[in-house]
Amino acid sequence: MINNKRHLGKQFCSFFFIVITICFSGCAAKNESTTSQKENDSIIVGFSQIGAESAWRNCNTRSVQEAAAERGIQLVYDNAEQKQENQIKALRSFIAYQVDVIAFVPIVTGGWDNVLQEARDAGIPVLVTDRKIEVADQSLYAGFIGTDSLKEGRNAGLFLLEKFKNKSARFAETGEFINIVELFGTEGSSVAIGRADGLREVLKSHPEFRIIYSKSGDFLRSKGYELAVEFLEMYDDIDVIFSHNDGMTLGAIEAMEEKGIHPGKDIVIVTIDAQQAAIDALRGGKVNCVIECNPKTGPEIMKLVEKLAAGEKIPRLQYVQEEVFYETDDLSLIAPRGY
Ligand code: GYE
Repeated sequence: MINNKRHLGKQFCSFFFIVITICFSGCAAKNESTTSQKENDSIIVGFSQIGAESAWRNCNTRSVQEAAAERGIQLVYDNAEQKQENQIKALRSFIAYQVDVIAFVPIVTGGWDNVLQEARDAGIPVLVTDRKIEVADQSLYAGFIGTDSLKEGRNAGLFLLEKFKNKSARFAETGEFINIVELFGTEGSSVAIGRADGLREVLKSHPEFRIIYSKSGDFLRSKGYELAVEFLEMYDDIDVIFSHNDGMTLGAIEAMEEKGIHPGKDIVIVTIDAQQAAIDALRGGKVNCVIECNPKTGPEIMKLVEKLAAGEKIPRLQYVQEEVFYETDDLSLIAPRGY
């Protein structure tokens, strides 16, 4: 049942869209009334995206926009430009706008309790996508759909155990460590925390592996390059780069090649996302393992939005299907990635 306040809000919203239709389309009155009637009945979802920091993110945005259009869902979209305060403002504007559902990618895990309480007071269900949040009251959001970052980190650790099994076996006699450099994602984001924890969980019983450097490149290619310049100056005995996303990896590869270091050979590289450029690097022997993180969640998100708009329950936790690509695979079988 839509309460009067939200009904008025939706009338405002329809008026807003009618105004836009009249201003920009100039189409015949009949079409406008049909359009406005259709818009009156369609679901309105407010979507707060964190920014455009990587190829993965841009693909995720396209997936959401295309899925909303295909299902006739009105998408009120906001790009927070990597600032949590912009996301909170956007969520508040969605509440004022009386959208039917709010969906958002929380740039970091904390700081959402108050604005989600405001959404609940307004009777607007919230879907968390891609990254997770930490709130005192779990009922402040309906559910999560996104990547299992802990599993991604574990897969990275399992690959390294296999890749270095011979050196590991000799550790007791040689005392030779396997030195890991970590390019950390955005500080405080659930995906960076999960990827880091997953790797450490798998390697914690293998003292021959040690992380000698870990800094945040904020999922940015430019910062991946800057950090690589720094750690290549600091260390000459790096065995592995574990990078939380392909963007930072590509920056690090650029820095390595400038110094005459052969990525994938002199230093083993494990990277996460599986954007096309990373798969190309895997095929070129510059990367040794690519862990997929699926950005094409738009269709699943919109299915959940429709359920929430209809007052239905949704799963609390829904992980997307993802796989791992190894240097030993038949890489000709990998389909074009689309991002
Ligand atoms: O790995 C990275 C993007 O939240 C899973 O954010 C996403 C991460 C992804 O910038 O490329």
